[in-house]
Amino acid sequence: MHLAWAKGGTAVKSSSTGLKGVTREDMFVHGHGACPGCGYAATAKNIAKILGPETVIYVPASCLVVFGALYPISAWKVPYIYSAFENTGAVITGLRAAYRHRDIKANVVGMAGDGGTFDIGLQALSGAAERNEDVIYVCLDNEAYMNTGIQRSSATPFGAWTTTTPAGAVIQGNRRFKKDIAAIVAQHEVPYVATLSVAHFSDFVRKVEKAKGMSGFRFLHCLTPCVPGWRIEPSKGVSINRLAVDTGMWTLYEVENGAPRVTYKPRDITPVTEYLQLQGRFRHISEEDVRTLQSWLCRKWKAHYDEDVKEPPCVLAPRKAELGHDGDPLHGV
Ligand SMILES: Cc1ncc(C[n+]2csc(CCOP(=O)(O)OP(=O)(O)O)c2C)c(N)n1
Ligand code: SF4
Ligand SMILES: [Mg+2]
Repeated sequence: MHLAWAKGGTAVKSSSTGLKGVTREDMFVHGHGACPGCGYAATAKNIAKILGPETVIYVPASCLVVFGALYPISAWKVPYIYSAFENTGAVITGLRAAYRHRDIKANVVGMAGDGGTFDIGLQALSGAAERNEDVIYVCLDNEAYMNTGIQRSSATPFGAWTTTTPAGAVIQGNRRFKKDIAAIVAQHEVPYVATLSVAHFSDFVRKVEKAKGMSGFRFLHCLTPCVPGWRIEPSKGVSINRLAVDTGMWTLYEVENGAPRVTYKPRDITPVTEYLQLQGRFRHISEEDVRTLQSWLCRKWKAHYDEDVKEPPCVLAPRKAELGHDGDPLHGV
């Protein structure tokens, strides 16, 4: 299947009043151990809230497994299970079979990190998608293997520092561009694939509700800023999510039964430096690398929105030193 993007005119502008229709009852509650400002926790909490009590959650090895439930404590109010890192697609397949056998109606959900989805879990994910299992697969993408100490994954953006892509004298940060996992899953011709951002909450709610109301394999790909991994201020996660969309680093779209549709288009592209300068993981980035990343984004913008970009100058903006994070997860708290 070729993703033939609808012309930019079909883009739907989200309003920001999505909270009103959402229940106040949480399924992921206080007592978890996420870092203050964790985008992962906010995203998992809101998805679980929208899915409601008739839900079972599987989480593989990831930050969420560490901060969400450490025996004998759990922040989940719904049934929760975890198993090995690479198994999300397989375990949720088995859970669905067990629920079907017992004639229990429930949302069967896997919530895996980018490492557990883009890399080590790709085979199980592909199998479940290809079989069109009746499950919701959520990828919580913080763009590296965070809970084991910030190693690069194939979701890590170009130029970013991680402990396995350090900023050295010769090579500075990650040299590869982010893998387009949502497009790869869409190629399995599954009923629903969508990209989400908590900064665009109406769009977020609508997509989770749509996934909940469908059957078959549904894939929700969520950008989730990470305080120590991205070296950001804990209060800046939502602003960074918004800038990711405004710069084209993240595109909000859905693919429903093979038809791709942009769900929110910023009016104009914002120079990527606006995004980079809020994050210590890009502190070292050279002007040449900024230009390379900006050119990639301009091509991506054209592909998704069918709109040419007059390349913004993108010279390095002055650093906002007060926003540079020193890597201490309690910095600023
Ligand atoms: C087979 C296997 N290899 C390695 C690990 C160690 N491990 C546990 S979690 C993790 C990183 C997970 O990264 P990601 O999926 O992106 O989730 P995040 O930590 O960022 O939440 C690794 C490498 C493991 N548990 N099992
Ligand atoms: S390391 Fe990152 S993803 Fe993990 S709990 Fe902290 S902020 Fe969240
Ligand atoms: Mg990760």
